[in-house]
Amino acid sequence: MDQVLNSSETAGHPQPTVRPLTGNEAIAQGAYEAGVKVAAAYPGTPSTEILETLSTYPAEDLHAQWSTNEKVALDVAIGASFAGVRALAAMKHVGLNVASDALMSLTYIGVNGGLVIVVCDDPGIHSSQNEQDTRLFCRLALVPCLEPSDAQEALEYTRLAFDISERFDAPVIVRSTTRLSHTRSLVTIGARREAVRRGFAENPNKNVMIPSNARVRHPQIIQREADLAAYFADPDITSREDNDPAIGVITAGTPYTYVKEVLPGASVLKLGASYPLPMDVIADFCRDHERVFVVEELEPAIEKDIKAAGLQVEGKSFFPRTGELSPELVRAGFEKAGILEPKEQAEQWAVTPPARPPVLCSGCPHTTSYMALRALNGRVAGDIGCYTLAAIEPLRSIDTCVSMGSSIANAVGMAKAGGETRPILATIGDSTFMHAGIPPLIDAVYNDANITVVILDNHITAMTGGQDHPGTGKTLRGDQTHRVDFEQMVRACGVKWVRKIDGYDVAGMYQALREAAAYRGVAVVISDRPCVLDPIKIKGPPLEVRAEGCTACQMCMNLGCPSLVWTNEMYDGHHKVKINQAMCIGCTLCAQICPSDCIQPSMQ
Ligand SMILES: Cc1ncc(C[n+]2csc(CCOP(=O)(O)OP(=O)(O)O)c2C)c(N)n1
Repeated sequence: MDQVLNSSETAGHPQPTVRPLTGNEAIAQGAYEAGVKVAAAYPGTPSTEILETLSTYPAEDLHAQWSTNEKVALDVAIGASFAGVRALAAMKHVGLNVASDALMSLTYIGVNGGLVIVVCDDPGIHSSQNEQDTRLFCRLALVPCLEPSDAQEALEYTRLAFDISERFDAPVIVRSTTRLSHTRSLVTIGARREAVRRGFAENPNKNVMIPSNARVRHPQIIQREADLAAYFADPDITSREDNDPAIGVITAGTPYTYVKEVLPGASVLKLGASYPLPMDVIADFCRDHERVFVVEELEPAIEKDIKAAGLQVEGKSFFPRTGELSPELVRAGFEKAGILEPKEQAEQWAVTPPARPPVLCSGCPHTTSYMALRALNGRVAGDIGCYTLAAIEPLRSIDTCVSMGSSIANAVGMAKAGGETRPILATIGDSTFMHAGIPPLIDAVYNDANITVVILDNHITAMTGGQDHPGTGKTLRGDQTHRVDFEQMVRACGVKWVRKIDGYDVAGMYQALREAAAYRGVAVVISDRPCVLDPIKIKGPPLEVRAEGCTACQMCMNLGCPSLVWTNEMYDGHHKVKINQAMCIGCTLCAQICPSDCIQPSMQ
């Protein structure tokens, strides 16, 4: 254990190197130091930078790749583990839902080369569709869960997770959260240790999960749970800080740092592993303190396990079960519990930051499709990506959004339900189509659904910061590779009516959508235009409004483009419009829809 935590002092790196790293960068460094050979992920905030960082390490040391979705990423990691090397899969919390089918078999199979799954939760829902707690998944899958509380631990726990994985024949989940993943602090880094290449371990009883083998493995993984719980009693993992015997706090992850800030005098039992719990150590701690609180973010996972063991603790009656914790919320909880005196309200900052409503970028090619969809007045199943912003004014043109890839099958269901007089459509981004859009498109064709699918191909995974995918023709390391042709792919799924339109061709898009909606069967419109933030974007000269011609009709304002702003000059009781020259990228969408032709290239 000590050896594992001190590898920064191994040969080749006698002097520890200290660097400011985010939690995600530290996780990548920990995996690198552990000798990871294969790493795969599908992007998703707040986990994306783990693979981006791993791709900066030498290619001879490790293979790092974007996969088409999280299940594929995990299966790639499982394959590498079968082959006997250390492997990592990274994903955001909802990504684990996608990967869970593989996970639930993997937990029975175990590992050959160590296998670590990093899952980044998003308490507070900064950038997700829910705030599910991965620790509950660990309990479902009987998979151990390590919870680092800062970037240094993120590195050390990731490294340790590989050792635990091999020692206990189990995949290990390292759970991060947005706060940890995206916060930078000083981290002591170490040297890489090449892990032993084990080679493929031929063991069909374990590697092939058929019922007869699974029946044997299930009790074994229940025993593994007990063995892990005993191992986690190690004080390097479950550390006890004895102070005031009146108050004990059991905590894990980033909430540990809030507890230390708010109640420096309390005794603390810090769980480096939040599942399975070393119940003997916890029982001793409870016995030695008058009142024991559990402070944990989101679900009362630890609290429930401790109560189920017959021990007396308090927790969610004082601390919220939703949202992100903070020192203020932890303090408020202890005030409610009568542990702290209510503190006088600190003076509020006089300045409230201006509201920044989410909008699509100036020149975003998705705008055209959604304007055309709004004009069509269809029933539109939306999906997840930048284009989900079409749910709000002024584009307001999608009716639903469930999870990645749901749109097409949702549209099939709406069509099969009958009773809808409007055309039924689905919109889906290029990365999302690769992730989970192809099986539902085949389903739509197979079941002869009367729907139109609009694939919004902006040649990138824009929402998460511009990652490549099989439709971009480039790998995670930036190498050229085979590029999936969307039109061919869609035709291969059996779609007969396919049209590709430039995302900046307003009239063409209106026309294509009208014709597609009139077609009986599955029609696909591909909007093709790179994201404005794509490095190869085409940036035209900025446009300007010739004020003398503007009739303040507000037509251009329907785009929701942040470059368009109102002026104080009026026409017929309405504000005229001007264009912020610094933001305009010259996409010409506003010029194409301006009825008075007063939007022209800038003369400056
Ligand atoms: C299961 C799952 N994985 C990852 C994410 C994070 N995520 C949200 S949208 C998206 C893809 C967006 O790319 P694309 O569909 O091409 O649309 P764009 O943002 O480029 O318009 C990703 C990776 C998620 N929400 N759910």
